Amino acid sequence: SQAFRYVYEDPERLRRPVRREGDRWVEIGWDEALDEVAGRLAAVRERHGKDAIAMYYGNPNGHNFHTQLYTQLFITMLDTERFFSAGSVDQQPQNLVCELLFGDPWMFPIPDLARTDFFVCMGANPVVSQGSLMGVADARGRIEAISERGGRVVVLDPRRTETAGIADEHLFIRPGTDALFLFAWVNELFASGGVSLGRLASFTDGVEQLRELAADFTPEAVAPVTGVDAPALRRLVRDFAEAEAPVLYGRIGLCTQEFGTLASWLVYVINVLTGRLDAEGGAMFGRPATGQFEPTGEVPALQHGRFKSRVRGVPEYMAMLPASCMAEELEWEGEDAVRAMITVAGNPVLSVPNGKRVGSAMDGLEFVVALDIYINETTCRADIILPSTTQLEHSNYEFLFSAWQQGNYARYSPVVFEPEDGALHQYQIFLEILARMNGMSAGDLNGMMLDGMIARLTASPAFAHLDADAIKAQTAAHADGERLLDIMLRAGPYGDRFEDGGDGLSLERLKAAPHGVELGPLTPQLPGLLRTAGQRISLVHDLICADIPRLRQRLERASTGMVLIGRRHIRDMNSWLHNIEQYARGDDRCTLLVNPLDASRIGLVDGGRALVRSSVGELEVPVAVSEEMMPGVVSLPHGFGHNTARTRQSVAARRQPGVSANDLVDDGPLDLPSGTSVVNGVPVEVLVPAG
Ligand SMILES: Nc1nc2c(c(=O)[nH]1)N[C@H]1C(S)=C(S)[C@@H](COP(=O)(O)OP(=O)(O)OC[C@H]3O[C@@H](n4cnc5c(=O)[nH]c(N)nc54)[C@H](O)[C@@H]3O)O[C@H]1N2
Ligand SMILES: Nc1nc2c(c(=O)[nH]1)N[C@H]1C(S)=C(S)[C@@H](COP(=O)(O)OP(=O)(O)OC[C@H]3O[C@@H](n4cnc5c(=O)[nH]c(N)nc54)[C@H](O)[C@@H]3O)O[C@H]1N2
Ligand SMILES: [Mo]
Repeated sequence: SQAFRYVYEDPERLRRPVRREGDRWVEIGWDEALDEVAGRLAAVRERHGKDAIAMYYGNPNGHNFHTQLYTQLFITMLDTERFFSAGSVDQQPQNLVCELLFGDPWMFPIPDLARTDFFVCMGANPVVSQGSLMGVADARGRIEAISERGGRVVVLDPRRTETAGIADEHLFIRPGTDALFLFAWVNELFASGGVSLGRLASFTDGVEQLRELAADFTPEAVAPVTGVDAPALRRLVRDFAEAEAPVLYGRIGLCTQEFGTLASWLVYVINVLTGRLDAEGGAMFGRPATGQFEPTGEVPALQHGRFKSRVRGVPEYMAMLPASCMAEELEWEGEDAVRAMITVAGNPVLSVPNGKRVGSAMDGLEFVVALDIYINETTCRADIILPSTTQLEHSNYEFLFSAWQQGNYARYSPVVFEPEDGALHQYQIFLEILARMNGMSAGDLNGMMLDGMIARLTASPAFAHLDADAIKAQTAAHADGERLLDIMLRAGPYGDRFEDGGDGLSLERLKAAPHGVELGPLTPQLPGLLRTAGQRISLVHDLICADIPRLRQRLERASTGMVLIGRRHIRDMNSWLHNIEQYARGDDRCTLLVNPLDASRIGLVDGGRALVRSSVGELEVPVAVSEEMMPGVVSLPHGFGHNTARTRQSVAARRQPGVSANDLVDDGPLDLPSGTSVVNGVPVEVLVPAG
């Protein structure tokens, strides 16, 4: 896209490694940089053990398939228990719930927008975000089309968002109370006789238990806390039941909050209880060409709680610790203290709760290396920065995201700009560091990747007849990640299965189709797709039930006082497009939205300033008074605060400096089951600044 072109051209983007010397950055050669990084990391590991190296893995990696493929190798070989990622400030509750219900943390059902006639959207703003874990090219058009063909769109959100603006109905809901609202929906479904699983009934367990779990959560009991009155909830439940092809969708506003797992779970539970999972126009599963969802016959073990964080004893999830535990883990001085850190395309100082504390903790480490293309609020604390090529300098295949589209397709994106001589892709940086740390060559490691993938393939009954050397010979035209991609595509559900003369998919065929290959609409795939025991869906699980008493206690707490939520802007991408003139110009975006009732009560005026104070910090911010906000809720976007002298992002600092919302977000509270940060519904005081 255009944004990547501007990033490629940005004169402040790093093109070669830099080393910090005092407060100056000095360009150094790749060999020198890689030797120093690997040498210092290996020394820390040698002296203090593998867990003394921490790592933070950021969001852009999810869009780079070469990086994706080699990440597993990188983290397996580093083998640190101090591995953090942006996932725990994002989708981790959905990972956990999908793993428990369907057997795979990445098997997200997505709303079939083209065929639904009743779309209920909670905690997401697809008109701005372009859909999240639900790829849509033209979210606005798709959503408008639902109403145009006689359907309905209902949005539940503490802000009347851009998506709410094109919906048929918008209901305000108090942040963090969605699980209560959704439990009342389940309660009402049982009370009104609306439970109807259809074909899901033959492979779903736990329906009767749900009736009991939902018993106390009547519409009347939850209404004073959620702010949605009982008649409105009943009407929604009835309209949903009466629609032909309804679907309930929840995203990040339901994840990064006090009850992220329960809320995300209940979204799927309701789709199941109403027979809307795996149904046309409902919540459907993709069938990606790379075959990651193909049944293997195995039931994978749950990736939860195999070790715990040192300071708070929080269980790992998917081999990661919560980002909200990062600062305290970095500060920890006991046995196994962290000494070194690697950041990979991430800006945790702006992106994770109590980011300021993360920054200071990083400053206290012995050695920090950042794999990044900018000197920003996080990477300015590194000793060395290793810049990879950017998005348009490598080929790409949306390995993850192609599973969550409005239809199945495969598309290969070729290189747009040839990288300059000597430039390295991120996966090559991984390989070079690992090779130097372990006395191997990048070629050895690449060979391990290839052999490993082929061994897994030929171990499955469907490919047991194939010979590893024959697969190597057939794929020899491609190298590295592209070769692995070729194997995945050819072994995948639309692949040529390594048979000559077939017309199945291969990388060569994909490259010959510049606009991609359409692989047909989403189709029902259950129960065959399930990786759970007996290929059944158990709606109820211990990890989830254990959190219900905490939710019940929430009913005792009145929804009073001000709380903070975030928001996204069409021209932002988290923290990292603000250095692009074309994206950063215009009015100050980092404003506090306040409802007029709250503004007049507090004494705030539109265009004036407010002081916002939380348990961890305080900020002064410009105010925009807006009817969009639910009374009692204020909104400040994240990813700003580009005002430190140490960074090299002069456009961001001039055009959109702002303040960092995460300096107000407490790193204490967690969505317990998944370890996800609570960045929405943060208690704050809002005041008129002194003077
Ligand atoms: N309060 C609050 N906090 C939030 C959120 C919220 O809604 N509210 N949202 C959360 C969400 S959903 C997410 S995903 C996280 C994001 O959290 P992060 O991933 O930590 O943050 P980003 O701002 O995406 O930072 C991306 C980094 O990658 C670098 N980069 C970009 N492209 C490349 C590349 O090609 N190669 C390399 N090597 N580096 C590159 C950029 O310079 C930048 O440093 O933030 C979370 N934080
Ligand atoms: N332009 C743009 N697009 C982006 C990004 C970006 O930064 N800019 N980031 C990308 C990334 S990394 C992600 S993860 C996706 C996220 O995509 P979405 O999930 O669509 O995220 P948001 O736009 O943040 O919308 C979240 C909504 O939840 C609401 N909300 C907050 N708290 C609560 C709550 O407790 N309950 C309910 N019901 N609602 C709540 C907020 O008001 C907001 O409208 O977007 C991606 N797309
Ligand atoms: Mo995200």
